[in-house]
Amino acid sequence: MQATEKIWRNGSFIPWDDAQVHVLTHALHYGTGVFEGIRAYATPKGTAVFRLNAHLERLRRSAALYEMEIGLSTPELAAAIHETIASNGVGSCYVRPIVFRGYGEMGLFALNNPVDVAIAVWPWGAYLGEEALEAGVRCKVSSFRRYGPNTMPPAAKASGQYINSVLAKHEATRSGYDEAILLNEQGFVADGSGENVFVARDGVLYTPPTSDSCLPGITRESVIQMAQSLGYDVRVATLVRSDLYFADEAFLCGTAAEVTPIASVDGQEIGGRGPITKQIQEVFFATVEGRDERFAEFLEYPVTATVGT
Ligand code: PPE
Repeated sequence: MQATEKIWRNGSFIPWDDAQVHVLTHALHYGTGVFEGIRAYATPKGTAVFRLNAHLERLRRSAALYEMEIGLSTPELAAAIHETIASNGVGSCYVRPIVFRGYGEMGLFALNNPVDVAIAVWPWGAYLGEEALEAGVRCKVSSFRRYGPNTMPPAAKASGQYINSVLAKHEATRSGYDEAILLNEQGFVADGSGENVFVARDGVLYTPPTSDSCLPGITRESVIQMAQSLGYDVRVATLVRSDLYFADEAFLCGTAAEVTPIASVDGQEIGGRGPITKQIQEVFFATVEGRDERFAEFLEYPVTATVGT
């Protein structure tokens, strides 16, 4: 990864290299952290953060589930994020806020451990490679299942749950694929290792419901709105693996992955970026780069203090 200068930690900026934790940090042993993945984009009006408030709301929900007090209001967190971006002099970047149980006690009862809050930003290019944005990625349906809502609620974005994605991602890459798609415990499509899934069939777009164990992705929700504005019928519906194989087009979407076409699933060719995916990509990138006003409210700029009225 590309280091930047400063990391915001518990209210102040510290040098990147000093942002360390004790090896007995609770979150390191038990996964008791919650985090967000957010992107900021350089636009003609300055750096904007894509759907910052939606991400912070999800962070707040995730933290509440694991009973972690963030100690900052959402506007304060938003200001800290804008400040971290500005003070590192990065334009387009990835933003990673993390709230985690720190060093103090061992054992599963975490409530006496301190809660650490940190925000890091760094440049992160196309998650699945620049060429994948056109050629698409080769996906494998993982032999590992996505945990169900009564195992670890997929609606929260907790650090510990990502070991499930790591297993799936390693299996997929070891087998010669680019990305894993996980089925839930019932065998229905959930999501990618770090992305939501969409398929297009006969001009209609489908994406699994959150009750099928996908993360309620903010990109997913944005893409639904974008596709609808393009006139597409978008249905949130349970999908089985053959819906992936028989898709006219399919794509992955997420903060890191943005909108990445799927070229094949389990070696069954879908065919890379199709016309619908291309149209959605165009609206998505035009929006985040500030070239399309239709979804201007998705771009959140720092609140500048105004003096007087
Ligand atoms: N599903 C999973 C499992 C997931 O991790 C992500 C985000 C999504 C769907 C899409 O959600 P959203 O970003 O709100 O549209 N994955 C984050 C972490 C990736 C990583 O490698 O770290 C991300 O994209 O930032």
